[in-house]
Amino acid sequence: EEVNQVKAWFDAKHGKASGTGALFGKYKGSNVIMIQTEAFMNVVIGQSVGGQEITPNFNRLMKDSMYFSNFYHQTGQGRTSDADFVTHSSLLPLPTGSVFTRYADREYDTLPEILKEQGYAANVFHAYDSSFWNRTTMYREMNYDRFYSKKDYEMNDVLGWSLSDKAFFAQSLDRMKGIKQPFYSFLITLTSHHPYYVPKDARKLDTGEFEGTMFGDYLQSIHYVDEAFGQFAEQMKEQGLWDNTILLIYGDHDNSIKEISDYEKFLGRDLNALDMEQIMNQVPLLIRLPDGGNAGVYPEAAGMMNVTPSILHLLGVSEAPYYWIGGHLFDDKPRLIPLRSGAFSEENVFYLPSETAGLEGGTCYDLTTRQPTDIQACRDGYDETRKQLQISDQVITYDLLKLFKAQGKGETE
Ligand code: GP9
Repeated sequence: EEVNQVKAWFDAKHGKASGTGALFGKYKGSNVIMIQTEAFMNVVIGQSVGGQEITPNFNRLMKDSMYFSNFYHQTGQGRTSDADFVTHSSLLPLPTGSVFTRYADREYDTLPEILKEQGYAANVFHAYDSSFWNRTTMYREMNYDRFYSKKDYEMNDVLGWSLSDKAFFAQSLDRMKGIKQPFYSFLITLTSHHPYYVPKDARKLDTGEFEGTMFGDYLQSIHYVDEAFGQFAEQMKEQGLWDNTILLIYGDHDNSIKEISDYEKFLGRDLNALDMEQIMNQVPLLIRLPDGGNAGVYPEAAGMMNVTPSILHLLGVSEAPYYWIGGHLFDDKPRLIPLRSGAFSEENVFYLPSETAGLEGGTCYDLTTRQPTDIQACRDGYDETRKQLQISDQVITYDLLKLFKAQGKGETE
């Protein structure tokens, strides 16, 4: 009975899937490069410290890109690995642990697998130990051609945990010269990992009152990564990739710095619980189309579960056959974005759960007044969020996609 309910939810979604719209298939055959950036939070975008922009290169890129200003990372305990999982499978993370380490052997409809079927090369780049987060196994299951890990890089500029992002980007782009186009390349950065160490000679920001604090080091480290983005864009141009590649940049999760006072000082205003929840759960998402088209700020709620459907939409691959929780980002339909905690964002409201179970235990915020509102305004979103989290958990735990696909084959035979 439960399995039938899960199947019915997907069938209803498939029935509504649209393979149309101005952007559907508009960039068919383009390369795709996607950069998952360590601890890159939305709160720093467009901000300055001591009159100096923190992310000048990202801000410049935004001018000919689509920037999703209310994009949620949707991760759970699996942190970076959950970000990778949700982004590539359009499912949600588990209540405990990481899908990468616990359920790598399950069937999922992932971006690299689907692109491979479309004739793409698919490669993943991360200059760290290949076994971390069980990546070797998971990436094999996701059907990547190759995982370029620490052993494939020359450690000519070490910063923080491993190779610096600048060297990582340069060496990764160099590897891409030998890969047949069209390709999908997924790059995972590392320099801006906690504890945000940047040596004296690479510190280019005057962080003023944040000097010598973890928050100040975080800003410094993001400024470094931003410089690396600028360099990456230039190298893409030199390599002839700028006009035939969809470039995506997003942050993987928060920075684990949870003191409200840091953010109040940084933004220069008092913050409430809703502000803090959004700060800790929002990361930037930038999509640069090959011709710089559709540039602008897109404020509708969006999440990692929308990324794979969006990329495939641009490439002309319909959502219909796939078992995804999310849909593409190129329509005006209001979206529900569930977070693993049970919080969610919808068109007009944001729900913040509490330790006390049930809808009434939490707080429903009106996104216009940014103050608590009638809890009933969150009822439908609350029920749907629970449903989507449960469906995703069941798909992962009981390997339901394998079953649905076997049933599908049986029906067509
Ligand atoms: C290491 C990196 C770190 O390979 O991805 O992951 P995190 O600690 O941020 O989850």
